[in-house]
Amino acid sequence: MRNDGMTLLEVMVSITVLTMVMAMLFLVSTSLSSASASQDARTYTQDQARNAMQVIAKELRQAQSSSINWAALPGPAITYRIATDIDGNGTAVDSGGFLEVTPVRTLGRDTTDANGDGRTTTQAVVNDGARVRVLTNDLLQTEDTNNNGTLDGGEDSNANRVLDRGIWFQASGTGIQVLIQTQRRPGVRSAFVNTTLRETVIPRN
Ligand SMILES: [Ca+2]
Ligand SMILES: [Ca+2]
Ligand SMILES: [Ca+2]
Ligand SMILES: [Ca+2]
Repeated sequence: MRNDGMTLLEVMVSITVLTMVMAMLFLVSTSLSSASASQDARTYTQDQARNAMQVIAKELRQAQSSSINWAALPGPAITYRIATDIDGNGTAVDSGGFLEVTPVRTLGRDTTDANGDGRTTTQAVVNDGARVRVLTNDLLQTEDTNNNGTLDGGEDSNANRVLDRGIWFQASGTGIQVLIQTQRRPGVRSAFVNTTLRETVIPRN
């Protein structure tokens, strides 16, 4: 007589096969979701860097060149004044022919937490003395921990053999080369995803 049930061996083989299939499905779905998390983080850091660079470029293009703290460059912050129409005659020049400018603005990390939100070295801001405008909250921390301008042992935290600084300004001809680097972790145990942007801006005034 034919036995329609399964033998113990068949049951065990079925369970093993089923377990393997489920493990594979789990691995595939985990790796798909981690790939999409890291793509999201990349898109996010790119947006952050682009938005910050857009504001910085606009600020520095309007800057009065002679008001820039050239002597302090290259460095992590820049100070400048912007041409503006103070007397309301329609141009940024007064009746005596002189350029009208704003008070000094500082652009860089919010190391002293000028806006009081608790974010400091990962936040880039423009401070015009009256208002602190946030450019990004995801600035890459400087790797130059001993502040000597070169990459030393133990400083290359993202292992790319480059000294990454997060935000950096240096003179380039009559302009300023701006570096912006943003970062984000796709997950709590993941490595940081970074975006680096460089742009040279020439002050018009
Ligand atoms: Ca004017
Ligand atoms: Ca802050
Ligand atoms: Ca160093
Ligand atoms: Ca590095």
